[in-house]
Amino acid sequence: MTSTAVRVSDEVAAAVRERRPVVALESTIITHGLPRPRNAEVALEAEAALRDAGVVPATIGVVGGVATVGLSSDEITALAGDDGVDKVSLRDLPVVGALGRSGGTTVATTAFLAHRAGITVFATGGLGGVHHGASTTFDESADLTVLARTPVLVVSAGVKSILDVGATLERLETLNIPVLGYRTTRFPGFYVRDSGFGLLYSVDSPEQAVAVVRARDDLGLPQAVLLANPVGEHDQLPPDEHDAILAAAWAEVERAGISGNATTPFLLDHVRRATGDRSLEVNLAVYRGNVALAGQVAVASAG
Ligand code: PSU
Ligand code: MN
Repeated sequence: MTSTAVRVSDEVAAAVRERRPVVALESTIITHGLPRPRNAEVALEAEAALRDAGVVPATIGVVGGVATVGLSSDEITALAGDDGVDKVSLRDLPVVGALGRSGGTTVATTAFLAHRAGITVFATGGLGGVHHGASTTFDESADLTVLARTPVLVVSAGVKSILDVGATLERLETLNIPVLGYRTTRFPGFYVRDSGFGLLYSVDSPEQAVAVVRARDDLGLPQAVLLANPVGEHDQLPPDEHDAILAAAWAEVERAGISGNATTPFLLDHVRRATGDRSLEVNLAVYRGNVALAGQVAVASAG
């Protein structure tokens, strides 16, 4: 399926057609979430890990105005090394397309494009959500409203803990997005295993997650299913340190007057500096775990 607006690589198109396992991967984590040169390494490593598991990776991004499902390694490397690329949420997509620009796609845009290409499973680090102070700033990620009408399964370590996690869970409820803990009834806090909030449901296997997806599809419901996968016990940031760093990070956003789509990259970078790069290692462990689980879900749902 190729139009002038969206290009699906031959490999991904064939895998979708033949109902082989495919996992979509976002690219804002590459362009705006991780520092160079780790960003390119992480992106290529995620693809390699999926291939080793018998899954076709579909990294999604925008190259010269063309929304691309299944970027080549060269395209991934080029996006990762380019300072001038945009962060492309869904409202940006038609503009970036028309102006011939390039960019990393957020969870919102990646989910939209994955679904359009027939891909049902998607891995990210942490979703966007409701920011602290949103009751006055209205800063809530478009990830939430797009997932409310995009029937994919997203594997994520909860939402980034830089967010107002409680408010984000409330919004997920309002938007009818089911949240399944993977082998836990605690909502993960991205850098830590437990955000402090509980979950109603957990699943114990990729097959159980797929059963929920099938039930959703049988009902004709349009929402994504969120599979919340906590980082490994030994990989998390020490929870006390985590809480102190977050409080400082929010104060810094206010002091520096950061707003809009710059907020998430600013907060992630603040946490990275405050932890002497350890948060980066946690971020990578989170991402690796989510990619691996998404691969298992894709395998369980294929055929
Ligand atoms: N998780 C990460 N790093 C990131 C993001 C998530 O570990 O860079 C990105 C995702 O692409 C997500 C976006 O969709 O941040 C949310 O940005 P905003 O809050 O502006 O919607
Ligand atoms: Mn925002």
